[in-house]
Amino acid sequence: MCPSMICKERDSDLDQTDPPIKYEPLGFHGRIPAEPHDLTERLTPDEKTIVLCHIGVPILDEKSWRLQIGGLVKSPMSLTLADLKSFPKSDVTTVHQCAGSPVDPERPTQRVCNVTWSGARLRDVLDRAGIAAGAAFVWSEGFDSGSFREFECGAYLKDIRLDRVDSDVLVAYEMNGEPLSHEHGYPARLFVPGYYGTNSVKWLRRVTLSHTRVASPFTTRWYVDPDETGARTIPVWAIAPQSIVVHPGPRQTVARGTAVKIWGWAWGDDDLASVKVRFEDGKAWRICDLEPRHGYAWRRFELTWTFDKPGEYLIQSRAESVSGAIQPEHSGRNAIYSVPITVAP
Ligand SMILES: Nc1nc2c(c(=O)[nH]1)N[C@H]1C(S)=C(S)[C@@H](COP(=O)(O)O)O[C@H]1N2
Ligand SMILES: [Mo]
Repeated sequence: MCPSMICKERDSDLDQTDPPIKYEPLGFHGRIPAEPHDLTERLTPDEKTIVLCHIGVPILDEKSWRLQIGGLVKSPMSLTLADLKSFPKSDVTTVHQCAGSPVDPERPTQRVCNVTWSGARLRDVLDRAGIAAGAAFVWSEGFDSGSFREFECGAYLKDIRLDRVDSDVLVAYEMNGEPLSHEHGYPARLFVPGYYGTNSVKWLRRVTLSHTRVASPFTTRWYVDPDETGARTIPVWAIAPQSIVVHPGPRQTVARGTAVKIWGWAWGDDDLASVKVRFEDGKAWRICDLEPRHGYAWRRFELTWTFDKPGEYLIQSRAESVSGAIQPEHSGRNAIYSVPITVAP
């Protein structure tokens, strides 16, 4: 049975006399180094990527690092980094977006980048262990454990549905062709394309298959949204449709009567039906050219426009998914982003 197996693994873990984990820094650590107008590259260079660590940045040693695979599997495994690297290596270029502050989930943020992750497919790893009957959820636990906002939360622990584990879900050990930095989850992390960053557990310690969801502060207290009725909650998994205008940038001046190429990035878990832009409150949305979809990488949209009248304008973009989900005007983590510009007389 799964609960006893999980306990057994935890007991055997406790038997090991692991040295205490060193954190640098200890405590919440984040970086949002880029504003939308800085995100000019298709592939975001490391110094412009987002970083978010609730508990701290554990400094792990690859020699002693092990990834435990357990729960509803036929043969539990303990993998070294070399074991992980012996699986076929897969590269996945995808948008990587933070859902925003867990304590202020309605506030829209543009904490986003687009990077290439490389590693083993989680599917291959699970197949090697053998998925046992009844497995429906994948729990993933980080090596980081402690407190967040003065709340003792134990290990960073998340879950996704097992049926989301397609060939693009990775246990990644590289970002943009380089070994992961400590901040990004060295030596290995989960990456779930199309899902908000919170689900992609860094400093991966254990993957457990279970027939149920996991109860952890990061799955019950934070990173849950009210459903339509408000009576229940739904996990913050799939990325809602979103778009950002990259050019022109905020407070730029453009010349009247001259064609301006307005462009930006759009993405979401669900495929996008369209991206539109508008320039003044209450005026029509205009459809943009949108690149074809490539997995979960962000897609460039653009529209060339000539402003005839001088004045102050607000450029806004709005993505809509094929299922009809649309970016909200105001509250919501994917609310429309606005760029104020001036058209010179
Ligand atoms: N173990 C662990 N994994 C984690 C986190 C964390 O605090 N601990 N933060 C999550 C959140 S909220 C985000 S947005 C992403 C950020 O990944 P990055 O720092 O590599 O950009 O990691 C996720 N995985
Ligand atoms: Mo996040």
